[in-house]
Amino acid sequence: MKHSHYLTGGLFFILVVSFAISAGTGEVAVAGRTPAAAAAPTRAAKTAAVSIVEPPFQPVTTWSYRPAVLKVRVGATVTWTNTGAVLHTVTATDHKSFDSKDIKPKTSFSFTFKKAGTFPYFCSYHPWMKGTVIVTP
Ligand SMILES: [Cu+2]
Repeated sequence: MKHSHYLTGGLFFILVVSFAISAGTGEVAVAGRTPAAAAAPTRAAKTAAVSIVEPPFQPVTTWSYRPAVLKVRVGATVTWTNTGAVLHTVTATDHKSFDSKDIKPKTSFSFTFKKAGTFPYFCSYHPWMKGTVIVTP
């Protein structure tokens, strides 16, 4: 009896761990993509798209750029489209590389990356909204 209880406990532990792993994977998928996954389809492309999203019935803290991390080649043009209902911006963290200013709902901003590097950016209205464009030679 004691032995079978031990087995049950072990099985429960495995279930909890596997649930935690699958929940973690799901969270990454909802948040956008992992940097590695985002790189694959866009690496050779000359254009790439990022959606600015406001998930319905969620706190504003869930508003984000999808994918949050994008990898492109030098010369690629990235277009951000505001799919939400309020103004957003795409503002380089260095305040120099690029700044969309206001992107109205249902409109877009494009920028062509002519230099290699890592370009973090944020939304000037909602600073928790953060993204990164990784530009490779
Ligand atoms: Cu915003």
